[in-house]
Amino acid sequence: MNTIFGVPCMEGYIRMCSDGVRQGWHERNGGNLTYRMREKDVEQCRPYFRKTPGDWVKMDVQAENLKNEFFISTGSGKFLRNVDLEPQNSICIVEINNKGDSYRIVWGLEDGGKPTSEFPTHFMNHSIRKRVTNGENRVIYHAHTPYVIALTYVLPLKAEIFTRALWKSATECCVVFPNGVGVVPWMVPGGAEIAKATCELMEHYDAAIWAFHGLFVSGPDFDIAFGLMHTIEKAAEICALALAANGGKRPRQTITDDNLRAIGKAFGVTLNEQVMNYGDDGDPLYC
Ligand code: 2HA
Ligand code: ZN
Repeated sequence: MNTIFGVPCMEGYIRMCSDGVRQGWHERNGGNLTYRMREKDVEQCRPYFRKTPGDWVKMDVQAENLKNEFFISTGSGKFLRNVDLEPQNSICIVEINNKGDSYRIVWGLEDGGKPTSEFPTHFMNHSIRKRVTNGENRVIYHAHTPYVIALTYVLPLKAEIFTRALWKSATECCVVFPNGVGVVPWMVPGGAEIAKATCELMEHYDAAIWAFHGLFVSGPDFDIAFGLMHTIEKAAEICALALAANGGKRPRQTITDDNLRAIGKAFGVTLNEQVMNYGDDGDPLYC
């Protein structure tokens, strides 16, 4: 580890940005990623911190359970495709103060800048995911996933309908996200309203679709968070292709509710009952 880029959390973070770019999810400055660092990560990165940290910046949000935490964050307006080429100018490490209401940059963004415009949204969602997963969840990831976005123009913007459509688009989906996905109606990005709406969903879900915008997921590590984004987007792609290939009509056959229950049983996962009980009303893959 001769540089900060050899530190495992940095390597994992940078690789995940590149993986998202390769999938075509990060046009221009689209998307953002934050990681709540472990103590070990902070100690490994500390030798590379700035001699003088940035000034404290007060946020409009506050979280008791994130006092004194450190996060890696993409920079506002930065392009994810530049992260592996120039990490020191594209991402940063921020420290949260002992009130849980301000951050300061301790590493990165050497040419200037600040954390992602969605940082307050990520921050509040980290607080919720940390609480509801007993500290397990550390990653929040937002991407502009084209097929998920396309489906928000076509399906009713309802969690149960999206979840059923995605579960029925590929056999292992219900194992990967047995709780389903939430749906946020269209809102201005980066604002308090979308932060609040997403937070309400993240109490119950680890993924939320933002209508006409993209997808927002949480996970314990980079592999699981990326895998969740990838699985949901791939299911959305299959759903869109199946509907389009059939002229927009419901397809000839599908994964049935009984099939879903059998998968749940075989893999030992409990599927969200509210989604199972919703029925086929408005379900695009019901036939
Ligand atoms: O970081 O994707 O939603 C740019 C965005 C805002
Ligand atoms: Zn976005």
